[in-house]
Amino acid sequence: MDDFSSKVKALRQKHEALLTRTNIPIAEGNGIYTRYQHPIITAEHTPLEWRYDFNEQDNPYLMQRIMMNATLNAGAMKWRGKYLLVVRVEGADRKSFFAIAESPNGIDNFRFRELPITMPDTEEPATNIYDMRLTAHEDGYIYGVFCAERHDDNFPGDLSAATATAAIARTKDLETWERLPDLKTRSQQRNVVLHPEFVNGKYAFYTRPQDGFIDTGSGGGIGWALVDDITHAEVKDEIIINARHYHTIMEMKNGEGPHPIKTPKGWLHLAHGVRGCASGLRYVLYMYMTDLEDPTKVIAQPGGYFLVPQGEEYIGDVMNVVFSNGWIADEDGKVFIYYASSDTRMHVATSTIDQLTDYCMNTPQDGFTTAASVETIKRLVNKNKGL
Ligand code: BGC
Ligand code: BMA
Repeated sequence: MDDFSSKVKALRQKHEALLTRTNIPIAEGNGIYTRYQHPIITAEHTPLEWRYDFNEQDNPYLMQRIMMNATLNAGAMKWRGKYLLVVRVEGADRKSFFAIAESPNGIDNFRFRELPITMPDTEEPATNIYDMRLTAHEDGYIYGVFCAERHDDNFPGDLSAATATAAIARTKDLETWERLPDLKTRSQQRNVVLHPEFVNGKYAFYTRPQDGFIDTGSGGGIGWALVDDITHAEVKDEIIINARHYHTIMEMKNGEGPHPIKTPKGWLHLAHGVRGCASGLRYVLYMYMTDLEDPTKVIAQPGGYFLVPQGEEYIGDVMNVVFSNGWIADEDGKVFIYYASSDTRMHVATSTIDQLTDYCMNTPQDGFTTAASVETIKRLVNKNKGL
């Protein structure tokens, strides 16, 4: 075999070994969820055909012609018996695009489909798209709601001035996507999520009103809005259902993760909270529950964070970040939580509906002061006396 062919062979073998690597659970010790030894999808998992020109004449050095930077912030759903992720893939050129990767068991053997998703544009093409939330809605469509980012031409001299808008697309087969007009709102929006059921006969969105591209400012927290027509979706009234607070893990911003999971005791929510510190923004995950009858009513709010970066998860493109916009609840009650670390790679943590409900309902709430936290600890110590 000539040198080029043997290099190709070695490359393919290494790639295949990565794709078929078994993932092993790590004993977490918090009783809430289980983490796994390996990330489930990294930039190295992307198909070699996306990156290499395999024609020896054209690429004698077998160089990567297109480099992939990161795989992060995936939407998730069960599809035809497989665990399907719509991954945000980011190239070396900082453009994100969506690509589907599927696994037979949800924890390893994820494999990308041959081609990334071709997402149609609206009349006003976006510069970058990212962070899709998948919702199999009761209207029969699968919706992908994601962020469309464009330069803010009100600031011609500022090359990082941008606008964030919620884009909406739908599909029936996860192959062909129909793009609908972007969600019309008064403010900029990221982290917009479609609720899976009609509420009062309308489409319901979790929103995240913000004052600027980065600043949520007076935005207040996670919002909720009902929309009459999904094909011309417009937010007229928006209420805040999950507010931010001073000196919490979500002091600066928060945002809905994937759409909530329906359980007998209420809707289970996964969200992210952000605070600012000397090293930048710290993104962590937290949970809350809302009422089955009235999804705008919070019925449980465990204090503090649910999941934070650990070990190598701290390191990556945007340090000190975990972010989730995808999870899958299986028929047997098992929950697969898909999260990205440091805007670089995808991981899974597993739990169950029962454990997550117990976590939400029995973790003490944040009392918002040191004194209240100390009283909460003392109550637990007292309860444990004599046990
Ligand atoms: C990035 C996002 C980020 C946002 C706000 C965008 O340009 O692509 O990952 O969340 O800026 O920082
Ligand atoms: C945000 C999100 C994500 C990202 C995070 C940290 O605003 O929308 O795209 O993971 O910033 O950079």
